[in-house]
Amino acid sequence: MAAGEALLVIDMQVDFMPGGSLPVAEGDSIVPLINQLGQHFSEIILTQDWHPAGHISFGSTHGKQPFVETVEAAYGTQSLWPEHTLQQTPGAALHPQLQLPHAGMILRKGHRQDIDSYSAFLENDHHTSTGLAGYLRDRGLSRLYLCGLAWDYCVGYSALDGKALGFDVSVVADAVRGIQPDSMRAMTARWQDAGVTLLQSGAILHAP
Ligand code: VGL
Ligand code: ZN
Repeated sequence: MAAGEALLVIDMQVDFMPGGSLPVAEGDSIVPLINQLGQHFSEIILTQDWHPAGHISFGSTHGKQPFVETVEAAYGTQSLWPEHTLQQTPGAALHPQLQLPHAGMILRKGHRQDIDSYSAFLENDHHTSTGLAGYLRDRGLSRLYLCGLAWDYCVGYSALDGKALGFDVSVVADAVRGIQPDSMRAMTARWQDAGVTLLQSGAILHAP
């Protein structure tokens, strides 16, 4: 791809794959396509959801039911999930078939006890920076292509925040899978309102 362009590969981790603790349907099916996309980029950033035991986003931390109940955090309402992507566990590892050896950065997020981070740019208070925007600006990367998991959460908020922070953001739709159809539709509408572009991988793989 052209100078200034980067591929962001969001949360392609074992716990988000079928059989994992917070599985995304067909999450593993996009691995070969993401590997192919990677061949077209010299700048690649991977993210890893990376939670400590007792993280605020786990239902078990509050004795509450994941997917159903929520908690009020200092920064607003936090959805609750099964325990997932625990730091330094096999479930937090990147999918073993992911082949992106030239990726220059792996960004970990959600690594602090009392705050979650769906977005690769801002933690869930929508204020605390992960540092990714600064990294991209320092490297002159302004046009971002997003793929990975999950459409309605970590890809979703990363796209919105990236756009709000001034990056040109496209989501490679066929290289993304989501958790829940309703929240996927809602996120797609927010992308459209925000000016996030949706495209298919063919536009990159078969570019002239
Ligand atoms: C994610 C829910 C909780 C994601 C991470 O990667 O989309 N979703 N933690
Ligand atoms: Zn998480």
